[in-house]
Amino acid sequence: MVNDLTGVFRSSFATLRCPLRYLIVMTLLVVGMVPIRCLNAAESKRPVPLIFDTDICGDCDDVLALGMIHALQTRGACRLLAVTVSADHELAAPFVDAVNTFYGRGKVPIGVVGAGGVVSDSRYLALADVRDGGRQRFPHQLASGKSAPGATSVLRAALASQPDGSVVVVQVGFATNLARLLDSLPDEHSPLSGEELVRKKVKRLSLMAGAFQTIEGNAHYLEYNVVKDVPSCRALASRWPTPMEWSGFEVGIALPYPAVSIERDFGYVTHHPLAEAYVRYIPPPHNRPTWDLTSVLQGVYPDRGYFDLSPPGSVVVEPDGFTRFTPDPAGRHRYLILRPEQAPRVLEALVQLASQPPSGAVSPPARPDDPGAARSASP
Ligand SMILES: [Ca+2]
Repeated sequence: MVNDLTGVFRSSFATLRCPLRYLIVMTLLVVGMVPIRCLNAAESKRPVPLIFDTDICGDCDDVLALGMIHALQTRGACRLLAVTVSADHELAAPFVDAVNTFYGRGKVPIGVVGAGGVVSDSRYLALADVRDGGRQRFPHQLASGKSAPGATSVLRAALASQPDGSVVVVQVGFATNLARLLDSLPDEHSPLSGEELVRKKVKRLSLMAGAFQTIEGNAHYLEYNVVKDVPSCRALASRWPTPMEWSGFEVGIALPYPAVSIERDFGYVTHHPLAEAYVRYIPPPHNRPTWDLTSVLQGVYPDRGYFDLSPPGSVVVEPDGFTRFTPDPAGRHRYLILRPEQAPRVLEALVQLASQPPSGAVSPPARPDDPGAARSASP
């Protein structure tokens, strides 16, 4: 019977005049495509659930990168689930809390690496403790990293709370926290092991690590984020189960953040944690490379053509920390490629995002004749 009806339909359809047949075919195609297009549009509008793992402590690009994430969230492009810190410094978590609070998101969970993490000095984390007239210059609740939860627990809770295959992780420091996550055992957040949890929940890992071009004549360049914790980065490269997009040292150094932006674009408030951290790290005029910022941009906007991607392959972290890429059609790794004609557009995006004001009200700059200005000028 079915075959009979199909045959009738076929013969009737074949007798229709060509223009009408064309119209029917096109209508069926369009009707069939609409739901797919709607679905894609809905997916692209959904904010990307994002975890930011940072060694915020040494260089100031981590600070600008965190500011970018807040601007992207304000624009509806992402949602910051948690920040985990891979540098062991007591003021790192309070400083992150201060930046998050500045952007109106002081409730974002913050986890710390704790014992065994890379220890380094900081030129700007002390901003978390600065007081003007007895009040915190950058208000925040977390007084010390010692009272913050461990990164592994924060990462597991954040991942477990999200839909499968949805989370983008951006790692812009040492691999300590993510390697520990892979090794983690079932807990109150999830019955899955760390590796299973990552495989189930994470969509991509966008990371700033390694070097995939000759750097100033050195074809065996050892990049800082990798060499400070080689075992963790080796574990990450070999075991992380999702696609990984590596922004190598060469990308950020080709995109120097313009000092004029620090001098002029952050003056919408008397004290700005991003600008003050930048100035404390190295006073302008100084165009700092945008290493960590590139991984945020790629993490949230992978399909906007800001960067090209290498063919798929595998990054092997060698014992000295060198990142060796080998093409492999089945590989999970790609590295970012910046063509010269892409650079102006990428840099413009980084500057506009890093300097975008919070969505809520901020206190305006003090006038020169304002008595408060003298107080605020104190270090
Ligand atoms: Ca960093």
